Amino acid sequence: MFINNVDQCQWIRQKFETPGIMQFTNAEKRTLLARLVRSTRFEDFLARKWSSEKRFGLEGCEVLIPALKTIIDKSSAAGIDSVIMGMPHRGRLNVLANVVRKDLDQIFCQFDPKLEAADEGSGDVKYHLGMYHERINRETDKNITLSLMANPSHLEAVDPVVQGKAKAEQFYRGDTQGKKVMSILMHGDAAFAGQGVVYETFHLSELPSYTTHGTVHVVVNNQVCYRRFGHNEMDEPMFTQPLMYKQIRRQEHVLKKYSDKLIAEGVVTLQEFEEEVAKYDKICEEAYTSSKDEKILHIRHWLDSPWPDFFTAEGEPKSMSCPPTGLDEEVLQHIGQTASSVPLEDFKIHTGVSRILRGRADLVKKRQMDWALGEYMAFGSLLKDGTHVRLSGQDVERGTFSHRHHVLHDQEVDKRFCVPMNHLWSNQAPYTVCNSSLSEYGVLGFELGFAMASPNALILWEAQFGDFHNTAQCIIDQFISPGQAKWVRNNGIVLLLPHGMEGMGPEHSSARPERFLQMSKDDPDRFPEFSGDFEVQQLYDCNWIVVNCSTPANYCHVLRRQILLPFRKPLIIFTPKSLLRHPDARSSFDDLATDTKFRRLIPDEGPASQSPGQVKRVIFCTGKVYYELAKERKQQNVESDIAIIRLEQISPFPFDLVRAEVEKYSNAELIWCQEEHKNMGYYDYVRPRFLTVVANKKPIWYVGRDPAAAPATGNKSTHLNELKRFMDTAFNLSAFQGRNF
Ligand SMILES: Cc1ncc(C[n+]2csc(CCOP(=O)(O)OP(=O)(O)O)c2C)c(N)n1
Repeated sequence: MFINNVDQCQWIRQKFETPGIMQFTNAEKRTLLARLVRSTRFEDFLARKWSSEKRFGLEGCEVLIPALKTIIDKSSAAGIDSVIMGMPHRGRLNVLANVVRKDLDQIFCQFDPKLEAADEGSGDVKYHLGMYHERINRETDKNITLSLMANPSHLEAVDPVVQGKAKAEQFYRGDTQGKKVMSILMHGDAAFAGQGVVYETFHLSELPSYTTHGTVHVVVNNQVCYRRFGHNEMDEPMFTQPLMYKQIRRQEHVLKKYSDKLIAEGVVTLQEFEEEVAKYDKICEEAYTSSKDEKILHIRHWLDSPWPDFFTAEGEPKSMSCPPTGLDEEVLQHIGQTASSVPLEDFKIHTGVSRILRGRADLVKKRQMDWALGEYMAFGSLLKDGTHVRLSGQDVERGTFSHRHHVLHDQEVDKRFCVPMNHLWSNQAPYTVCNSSLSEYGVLGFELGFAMASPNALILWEAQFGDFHNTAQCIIDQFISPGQAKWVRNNGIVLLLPHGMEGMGPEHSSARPERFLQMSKDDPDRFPEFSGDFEVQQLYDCNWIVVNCSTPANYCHVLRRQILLPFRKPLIIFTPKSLLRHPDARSSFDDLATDTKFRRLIPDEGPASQSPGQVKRVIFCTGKVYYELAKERKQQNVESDIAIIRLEQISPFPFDLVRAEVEKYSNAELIWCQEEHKNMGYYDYVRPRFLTVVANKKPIWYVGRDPAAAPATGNKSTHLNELKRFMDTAFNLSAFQGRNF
């Protein structure tokens, strides 16, 4: 590695090249030996008790444990009191046992195939679970909190997550220099060299809103050390590396070598060494015996990020209801005015921005809001109530579509900025809006980690265009969708994914709703029955919430609901592009009045709803296509014949509200209309659910683009033709006559 910073080079010289720097005192040698005993005998114990179980042991790299413990001792002495760690499979159980100090019986009972799981969800294999533990550091006598983050098999994916959580802890504690909270990342040598997310994580290190002020990286390098067994204990390395493994088998264990050396030096006696070994073996045996008393497995005991004040002592939500998400007129006015002004004096903004702010002021005067103002209302009101809001992603400060402008730039003074959102109230929570590096995998992982630190924060990641989320697919598939099922951990991260077919070509059009919906776990074939609040209970049951809001007010409501809910679920929002400026896509302040709330479904409120028995067709849709449908219906003058209903929350599916609508328009045929291609979008998700609502008695016809391989055409005229064709079908009342379903 090339370092061009002289101070850093000097530091390395002093720490590593000073004569005698590698010499230990006798006390240090004894501590090192004792830690090596634990590290080695732990693996030996597991191998003896469960000889045919995978455990990804540390044999050959046992020094990892004393090395980590030394890093933690030194850090504790330097003032660190919280260490957040991420690591792969190799030696993980050993780290849990001997560094984090997870109770051994809790680890051992994980090997018992007969124990049933106490928690809902899938759970995870023992060498992926996380852990959180507050303890006294023996060397410094100071309190220290150690947490090892749960992670999937996907090597290095946890790196940015750890960094995000470390950054969040630093942020909430006001640890601006990283003197109290630090992270340690462990890597295998092959994964470290090969996985791009390592680079993406490093790349965040110097960005102000992402830096953790330094991270200790430990590479468990079995090219330098070695791996006594194969990849896992069931593998036979001689199949492929016979000569190397012959050599390895001849290697004496490091514990034997080091104990012989210390005995020869007179630092310890043979008897002392044997007593140390016997002492630890006894601890293991006793834990093994008590592990037999465990009747049930609690993943809850393996939480890496507990939120004790948010949940009850049993880890349950404190209620199963959500208050209205509306706001006082005064609050709306105040936020609206701040959003349309420059709070600093002598601050010259760009004329284009000035025009945008004037436009906002005009809207506020009319008690109206566009998308940017709706977002302002959500963020501003949460900040008022003490909730930190953090919006991260590429170009989010300005907004990819230049609609947001949360950071104003003085046109005459270099690097003079102003964030009006931080000038709302004197005692408000801080607002963080930060342009990320050009990364999705790393940055989404980081924000997910950030959202783990506290439930009282709205953490949002915005993709530049929604389809770019697929380069962060591992974070979505491995952490966001199944995180709670695997690790009983709530997370309220919000993904803002710009989506919509605007004739912009195959890229930049689709945020791939079908992928998120396919991973939603609500049952398509069963109408859920709840005794309490349907909306909240359904949200509690789901793995994530997928919405496509058609109005700024509903967007504001859903963001506020995210924080007012008594639990946390990831929220995926398909956000608009052309609707940001569409004159019809506006809301009145009345839509955010105090007693209002998020509308999971927006019924038809026009002539069709006045005489529902006369309505011949009900078109269900979601998102931007609503405006195209409404315009066409008006032009064709069929507003009494055709009802248009917007599904704003797609998943979990609002079965109760859809049923009410279907019953209301009992003589009408049902259509699902989407602008996406048939094998994409929402159709495959909504179809079986509609059929459940109508007990399979009626079809739900499809209107939209034909199936395709690419999400959109690159040709503008094809785009418009497709639109015209499906609009014609949507309003042709005989289109489905005589068809079987
Ligand atoms: C992203 C990803 N790709 C592939 C794998 C499959 N895999 C598991 S361990 C391993 C080898 C890792 O080698 P190294 O990083 O040197 O660690 P070691 O197991 O040798 O300690 C591979 C390829 C994985 N877990 N994650």
